[in-house]
Amino acid sequence: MREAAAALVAVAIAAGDHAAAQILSRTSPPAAAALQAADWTDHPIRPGVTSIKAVHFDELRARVAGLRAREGLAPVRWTDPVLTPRATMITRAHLAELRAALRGVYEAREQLQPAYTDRTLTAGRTPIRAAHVMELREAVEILERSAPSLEPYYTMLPIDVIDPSYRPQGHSSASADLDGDGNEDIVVLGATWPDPERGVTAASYRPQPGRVFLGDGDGGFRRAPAELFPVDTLNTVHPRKAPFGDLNGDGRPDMFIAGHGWDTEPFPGEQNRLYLSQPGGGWRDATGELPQLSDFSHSAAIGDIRGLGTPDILVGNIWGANRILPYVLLNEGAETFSLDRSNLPVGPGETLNFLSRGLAITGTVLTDLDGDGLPELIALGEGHEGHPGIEAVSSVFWNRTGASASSTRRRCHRRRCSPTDTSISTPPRSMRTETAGSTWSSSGPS
Ligand SMILES: [Ca+2]
Ligand SMILES: [Ca+2]
Ligand SMILES: [Ca+2]
Ligand SMILES: [Ca+2]
Repeated sequence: MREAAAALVAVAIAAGDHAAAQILSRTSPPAAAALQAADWTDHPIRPGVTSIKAVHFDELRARVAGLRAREGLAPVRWTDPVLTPRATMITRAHLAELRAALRGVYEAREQLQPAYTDRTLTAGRTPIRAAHVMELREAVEILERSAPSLEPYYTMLPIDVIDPSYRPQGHSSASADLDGDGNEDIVVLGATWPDPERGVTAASYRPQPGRVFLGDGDGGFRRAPAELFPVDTLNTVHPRKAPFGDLNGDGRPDMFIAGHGWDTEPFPGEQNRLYLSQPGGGWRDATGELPQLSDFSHSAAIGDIRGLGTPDILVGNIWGANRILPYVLLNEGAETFSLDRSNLPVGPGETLNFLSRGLAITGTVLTDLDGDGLPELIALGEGHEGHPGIEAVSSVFWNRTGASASSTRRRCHRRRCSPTDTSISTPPRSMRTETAGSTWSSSGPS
């Protein structure tokens, strides 16, 4: 061992900032699993006071090895795998390989790499400092404290191919418990887009098929029987959002599909789709009961905008050849819906009016942010590379339906609002009750 150590490039010791380079003693390294952040021998190591011991490096090696194993990284072949007290000289190689081994873990975790004193360790020139060991300890502790590998929580199971015949050009998916057995089910929607290399062009594209799979709650899925869901009609060009909600009040989820269609000029749009639960079980294709529009629907949300107990559908359109502004499908009951814009910020210059605002609102969310039972509207802006005029600005519109609506109505009449109060709208004409009508008040940038 002495001979081997002598062949190593020994480093000089800097007076006042060093520990003895010669290893003075050795104890058995603790098991990595049993170690906690503070379980270091001689902590902290004080420059000029604490001597470097074999155990300091054994501990680092053990804990680094444990971190690497949890990330599935290869074991490190340490220089001098057995560090012999009073024999093995600490060299730059011992330090450098610990840094390199840790670098691999940081890379695997996609975490910011630690900064080290003497980033480059030069043989024969860089003295070993107490700081070098302390920094390695800190780098280990950061990894041990941060989000652990997912391995302890997840187990890799063999993957079953549910339906090998299902090969749309692309797809998106949504999930809900369709059949009410308590297990999540999956709706897969087919998608297509320009892909000339594969021969998919404006002249050749076709709507892509969708599928419905029922979950068994144990990770397994089977195709929904034909009598349950009419998948033969579940064909889509470019679906963007498929929210679920009980639109017909039977306690079972219904599905709206917002699609924007062929995704290049002239952006011809796509008919949105609707599937309603029906008495006796199963769903029917109710698309024919929607407005027949080829709109560029990039988002959709379901929420009881008016607080009437009947959820409405917000359709978030952007641009498209037919220039169809966003709208709400008011739930009129009895599985009928009416197109309405009087309760949306779509007036000239308002946020959802893509014709007059340089905003691309590609996401819309309805959720109750202030706990009054009425959903707010979150309009999510998206910037676009190559379109510097399009601002990525998002806004929250507070739902002022009901008591507070009367006060805002006085100041804000039929989409014509003062610049400081972008509340809008009178109640939709279809609404007759006192609490009817929805008014949105913007708190986002205008
Ligand atoms: Ca289910
Ligand atoms: Ca339903
Ligand atoms: Ca559409
Ligand atoms: Ca609310």
